[in-house]
Amino acid sequence: MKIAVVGATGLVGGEILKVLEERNFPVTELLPVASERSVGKEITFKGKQVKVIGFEDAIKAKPAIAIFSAGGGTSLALAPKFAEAGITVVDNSSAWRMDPTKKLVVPEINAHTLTPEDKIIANPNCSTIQMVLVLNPLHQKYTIKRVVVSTYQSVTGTGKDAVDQLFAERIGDHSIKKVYPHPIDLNVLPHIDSFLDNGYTKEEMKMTNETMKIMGDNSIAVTATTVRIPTIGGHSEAVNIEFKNEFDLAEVRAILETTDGVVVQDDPKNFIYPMPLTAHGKDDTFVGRIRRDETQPCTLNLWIVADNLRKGAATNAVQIAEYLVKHALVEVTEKV
Ligand code: 2RA
Repeated sequence: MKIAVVGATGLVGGEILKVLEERNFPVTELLPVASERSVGKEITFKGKQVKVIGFEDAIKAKPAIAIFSAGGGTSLALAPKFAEAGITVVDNSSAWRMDPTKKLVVPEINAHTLTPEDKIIANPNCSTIQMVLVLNPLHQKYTIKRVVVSTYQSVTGTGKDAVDQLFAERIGDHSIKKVYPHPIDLNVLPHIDSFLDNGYTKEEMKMTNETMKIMGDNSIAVTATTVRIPTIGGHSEAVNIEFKNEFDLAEVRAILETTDGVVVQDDPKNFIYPMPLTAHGKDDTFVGRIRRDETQPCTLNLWIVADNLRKGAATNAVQIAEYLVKHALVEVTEKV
């Protein structure tokens, strides 16, 4: 099947190409799409060089699915044009996530709500995806009242320029373009995305609002502090969860051990717990430090880590595309 990757030359775009290849997605023709200045450049897919094309040519070629990772502005302007042409868009930006007419999908949780009429499907924010994957099975069993989360997020979430800033600072090169208002190497910034009037950042409010939408329950209260740290392997989260009902710690472990996409790494005596260094390049979400909050009843502490470019972005988007194909929810113009 013809697949377009819009924003193919970016950090997430490159990861989408890798994930499509690794998961053996049934691609008959890959259309790497980017803005004018990248048109004509070549990317490598399945060992072959493929030329980057522009948006108009991509729409004319009518792929069944276009996975977008080109920023909110591009997505707002172009996703509807792709959709009007009958192309299903899986969009990685924040543009459509809270639009009540669009689904916000983590396949393990709510892909079953998708229909052929869903022509623009939103991929959630990276820090939200890894958290809800762990919260959802626990909510079903014990009912979550409130979540307090602090994140430790990789610079890869900002993009290639941020990775360059980190490594340039590490070797003392201060000539490079700065994407953060402060140094990031040897530092920690309690600031991800822009600040809002309520004192929170957009990233923090994404965690609050997207969690309720994905899990389909507006009673789940999430308060977040999102923080950028000088790492590249993935996002980490310290999560405190208060349930309505009492839980059994062994049962919590058993539930998480049998949750699709979740891997329990919890053997502190042997120094086994999730870390960005070990989550890097993996599709799973890792959970450890599973313990009772001893200061109040029905409350659990967890540590969650995932590669934000994989499950937090590319892998989740490709899994949505896989679901669409498996359930024949897209328009295919050629034989697969
Ligand atoms: C970040 N959540 O890490 C963003 C990327 N989508 O900055």
